[in-house]
This record gives sequence, structure tokens and C-alpha cells, in this order.
Amino acid sequence: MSEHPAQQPYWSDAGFETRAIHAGYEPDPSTGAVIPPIYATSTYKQDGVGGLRGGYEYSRSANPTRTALEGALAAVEGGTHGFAFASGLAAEDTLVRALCGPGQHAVIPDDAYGGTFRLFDKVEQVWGLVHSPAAVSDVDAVRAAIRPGETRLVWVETPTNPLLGIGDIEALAAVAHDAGALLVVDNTFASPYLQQPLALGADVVVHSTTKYVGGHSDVVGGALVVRDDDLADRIRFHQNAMGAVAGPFDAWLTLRGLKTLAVRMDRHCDNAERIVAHLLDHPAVEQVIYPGLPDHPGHEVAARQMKRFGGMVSFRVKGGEAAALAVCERTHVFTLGESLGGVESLIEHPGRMTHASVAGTDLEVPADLVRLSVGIESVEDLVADLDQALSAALPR
Ligand code: P1T
Repeated sequence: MSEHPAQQPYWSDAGFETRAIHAGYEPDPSTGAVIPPIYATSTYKQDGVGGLRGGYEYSRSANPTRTALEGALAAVEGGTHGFAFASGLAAEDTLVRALCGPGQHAVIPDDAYGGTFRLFDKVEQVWGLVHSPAAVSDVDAVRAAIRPGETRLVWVETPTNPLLGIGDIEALAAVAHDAGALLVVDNTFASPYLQQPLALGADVVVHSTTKYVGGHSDVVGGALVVRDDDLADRIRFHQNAMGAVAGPFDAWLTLRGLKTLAVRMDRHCDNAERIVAHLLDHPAVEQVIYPGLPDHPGHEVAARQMKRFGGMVSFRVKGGEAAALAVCERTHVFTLGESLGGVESLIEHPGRMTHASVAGTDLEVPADLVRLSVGIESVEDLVADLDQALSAALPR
């Protein structure tokens, strides 16, 4: 299917916020509608057999609401081709099977979203793709994990989920490319506002748009963005052939969220910084993990490649797992739940929740770890809520 006009990179010279608000869609020529309609249609009338209007044939292949989102995603990531999927994991699976074949190998993070590990370990491995975990913060370890001639993908999350490790995207791109592999960066935690992996040499950006891009905890989605036409062709073929696409309403919600990404991210970062400063002095807290802290091992790299340090904060509670669980169960403003990146603050216990699927593997996370997705509420309320919950963890 031909490229749709909204995918053309004609917003490439505009600022980030302008691209987030305008790219992907021109006001409708017949009505002037500023926002794309939700094209709730599965098929399109053809003007004679094969006479497609605007290239639209069937909504698995393309749908105008999804096209608008895909153009906007490409524009905000500094790419030329965006693809929207039913979930982050659907995007990941489509990418892996578009680019790899049985008998090949991928290097994956030794700290990654549990579902990403499960996908590689329990699905792609059965299909014949083997993987080795390596610390994304250790360029030498990633280089050592590469199997010359077999490694097709170096897969990186930065910051990682949930330990907020930082990978040097530029250095990792060089390592991957030296070995003839592609660098894939899952940019979910940073969001395109804070980090631009393609400009740093990554070949593919992955998102769970469920998170900061959508931003309102009301839709599940995923995305891939590339600059290379051949990679785009392979992904487009597999997106259609595998069929895990974003539906029009999901695409519309995600596009609406994307427009305010920049202002939301700045507030997420402001609030996270205040909470980090508060937790550092708290007697019930063993360790605060945040890339903005000067003693975080990835701080210098993060300062170089990120605009700010993000809205995710992890901390270890004194008193072990029982204390960590007690904190998670006592907050009121922070909602106990999986996911992240929405306007409302969330708290969770990775070991028992988002990362339960990595228990007993190299990716197991500490039992005393608590993860915060810091929202954009009044920061005083967030601090007070954590204080009252942490009092449960203090030794009596
Ligand atoms: O949930 P889904 O939209 O399929 O996206 C998967 C995914 C991919 N990459 C990262 C970095 C992620 O954090 C996720 C999903 N993560 C959670 C649901 C979570 O609470 O961590």
C-alpha cells in the first residue's frame, strides 16, 4: 500500500510541541474539522476495482485515524515512518518477527519490563529466536553478549523498568552496528519529549503508548518509529500480515494525549524531583533510585541524552518485602496499580506485580522495591500521601 501524505516529514523543522499538536493531520478539506474523526469503518468504497481513494482499502492495512496518529508519532520521534499497534507488546512482537528469523539471536536488557522478557523467553524463543540478557548500562557487557553473525537485534530500554538503569544510546548503536545488528530502543519511560533515540543512532524506537504518549490511563497501545525505508517496508508488511493494529478509537485517544505530552512531562519531572528530594531524607527509605541523582551510575549519560530525568522513581524500603508491600497498600492519592505515565500517580510492587514473570530468572527484581509513576497532581498531596504510607514501614 502506498505511503499516506500525513506520513511525510514536512513538520521536521518545527519545534517539538508544534509537531506534537499539528503533525499527521491537516484540517479536513470538506468540513475544516481541526481534529480527525474516528473513522469507524472496516472498509472503503473503491472507484472501480483497485480504484482506492487515498490508498485506503481495508482498515487492518490502513485507517485514516490511525494514519494521523502514525504521522504524528513519526514526527515527534524525528522519524519518517510511524506504526501504531494494539499494545506495546503487539508492536514488539511485530517488530521482532519482521526483522528476525528462527536461528537468530537478540541481546535483551537484564532489567526490562517483565512482559518484554516473557515475550522473548516464552514466545520468540519457541519460534526459534534465542536471547541473552545484558546490563544496558554496561557497553562492554552488551558487546560481549553479541554473537557475531547471529545477533540481529540489540534491544535496550533506557531508563529501564523498574530499576531505572541508563544505556548510552550512541555507544550502544556503535556496538550494534559494528556487529551488523540493529539497535532497538524502548523509549516508553523517557517519552519522545525527553529523549530522541533515532537522532542518537538507534534504528527503531518502540513505545508502549499506553504510558506517557497516551498519558491518561484510558487506552492501551504501542508504536514503532523508524527512519529507514526498507525497515519501514518490512514493518508495514508485517503490521498488515500479523494484524495487531490500533483501532480507530484507540488511535484517536492516543493522538489526543500526544498533543499535551510536553506540558505533562515537565510537570511529571517537577513532581518527581520534589518527591525524590523528600524520600532521600526519609528514615524508612533504604535507597532512592532516580537518574537525576548525581550519584546514580547513569547520571552523566542520562544528563547528556535526556532533556530531563522523567517521572518514574523507584525506592527500596527498610524492612524488606513486608514493609514494601505495606507502603504500596497504604497510599490514597497514589493508586495501587500496574502501568505508568498517566496524569494520576500510581504505586506498585514490581516483584509481585509488573515483574512477577521474571521471578527466578536473571531479571528478578529486589523484593523491597517500590515503583512510583509520579503523576501531575498537587505535589504537596503526593508527598503527604507517601509520608503517611511510609510511616507503616517505620520500625515501631
Ligand atoms: O502494556 P503494553 O502496552 O503492551 O506495553 C508493554 C511495555 C513495553 N515496554 C515498557 C517499557 C513497558 O513498561 C511496557 C508495559 N509496562 C507496564 C504495564 C508496567 O506497569 O510496567
